[in-house]
Amino acid sequence: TVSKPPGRPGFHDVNPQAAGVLQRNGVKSWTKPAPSLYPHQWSWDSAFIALGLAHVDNRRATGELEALFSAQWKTGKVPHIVFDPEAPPKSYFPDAERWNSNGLSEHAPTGPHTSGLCQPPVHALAVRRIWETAQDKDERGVEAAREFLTGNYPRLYSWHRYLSTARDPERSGLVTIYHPWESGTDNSPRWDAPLSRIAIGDIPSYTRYDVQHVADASHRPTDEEYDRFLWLLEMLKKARYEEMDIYGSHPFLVKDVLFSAILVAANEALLEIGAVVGAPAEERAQVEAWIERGREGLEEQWDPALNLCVDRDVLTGESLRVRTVAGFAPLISGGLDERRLKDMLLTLDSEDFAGNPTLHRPLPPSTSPDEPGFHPRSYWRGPVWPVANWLLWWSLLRAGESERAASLRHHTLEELAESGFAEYFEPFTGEPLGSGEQSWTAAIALDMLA
Ligand code: 9YW
Repeated sequence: TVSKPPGRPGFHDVNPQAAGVLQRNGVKSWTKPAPSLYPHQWSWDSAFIALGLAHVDNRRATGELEALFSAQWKTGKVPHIVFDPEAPPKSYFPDAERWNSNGLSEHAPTGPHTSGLCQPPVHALAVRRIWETAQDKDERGVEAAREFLTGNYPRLYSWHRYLSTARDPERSGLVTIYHPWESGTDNSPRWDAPLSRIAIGDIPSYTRYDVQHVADASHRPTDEEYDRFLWLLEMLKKARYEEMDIYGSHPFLVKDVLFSAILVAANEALLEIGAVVGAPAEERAQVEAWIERGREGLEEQWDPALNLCVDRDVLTGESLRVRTVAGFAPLISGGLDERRLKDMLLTLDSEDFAGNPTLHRPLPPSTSPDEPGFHPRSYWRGPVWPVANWLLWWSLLRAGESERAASLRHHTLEELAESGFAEYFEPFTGEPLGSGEQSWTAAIALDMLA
C-alpha cells in the first residue's frame, strides 16, 4: 500500500480524481493545461487531454480537438498555443499581441489568435483513441465518432503533410524545429549547444508571468533561456512566419528526433483513420512513404556510443549528443528490429534512466543524472514527466514489452496517487513540481487506467 498525504488519492481513486482535474481545468469546449500557469489552449496538451477524455466523454474529447483544429493555419500547421481572449490579462507571456500571427502572416487563421509555432503531432493518436473507445458505444455513438473522423481526417493529413514538407525540405524523414518550445521539452539540455551559438540582439522589453505561478522560479527555465526564446520569436516575426525565409535565415534549425518519432507513430494512426473514412489511395500511399522515411531518418541519428538516438543541428550538421528521454525516439516510432529494440531496453534499464538505484521510483528522469546539464528540479533538465512515461509505456506495449510497460504504468500511477497530478516530479524524492493540477498528467492516468 502507498502512504499518502491527507486528501490525496489512493491508487484506486486515481480515475475519478483525474477526471475531476480535467473537469476543473475545462474552459468552454477545451481544457487549459493548468489552472493558472497555462491559461490558453496548448496543442500537444490538447491531444493528450482528448486521449484521456476519450475514456470519459467522447463528446468533450472531440470538442477539444475541434477547438484546436479550428485554429489550424492555411499551411496545415497546428499552432502550439490558441489564445483565449477571455483569459485573465497578464497571466501568460508571450501573449497573442507579442506573437501578432495574423497581423504578420496571411497563413494564420483570421479568427482565433495563435502562436506562430507548433508542437509534436500527438493528435492522430487521440483521434484513433476516440474511434477505439466509441466501439463500446451504441450505434449512434459509433456514427458520431465516424463523422468526427471523417471531418478531422483532411485536417490531420494536411498537418502531417506540412511537417513532412515545409519542415523537412531535405526529405530526411526528420522534422526541423525553429524553437525549443516546438519540441515541448523547452529547457532540455538537448538545446544548450544550438542556443549557445545564437547572438542575441535587442529584445523588446517583457515581463515573465510564469515564474509568479510556481513555488520556486528555479523549477522553470532561467531568464537567460527566456531571452533566447524571446529573441527567436522576434526572428520568426521578422520572417513573417514564412517557412522558406525562416529556413534561409533563422539561427535555430534543429532536427528533433522525438518530434519526428511521434510523427511516425501518428502517421500509423492516420493510416488506420484513413481506412475508417475511406481516404484516397494516393494519400494512404503517401502516409506509408512518410512512415518509412521517418524510420530511416531516425536510424541515421542512432548514436552507438550513447545507445540512444540524438538530435541534429541543421546549421552545423552536428549531432547533439545529450542523454535525454528524447533518445528513445526509435522506440516511439516503432517497427524496430530485435537488435535495436534490445539496445533501447538496455538504455532504459541503465543507470542513466529507469535503472538508476538512487531514484525515488524506477521512472526515467527527463535527462540522465550523469549529464552535465542535469538538474533534478528544473523542468526538462531532470524531473520525471508523467507524459513522457506515457509515451514510453505506450511504445513498450506496442513493442510487445508488456513487463516493462506494466512497471512504468504501475510506478507512474503510484506516484500520482501519492502526490497528485503534478506537471513534473523530482526524480530522487518524488516531490511534485511545477503546476499541481496539470491536465495532461490527469489525462495520461485515465488512459493508463482504461
Ligand atoms: C511554457 C503546457 C506546456 C507544454 C510544454 C511544456 C510547457 C510552456 O508547458 O511549455 O510556457 O513553458 O514544456 O511541453 O505543452 O503544458
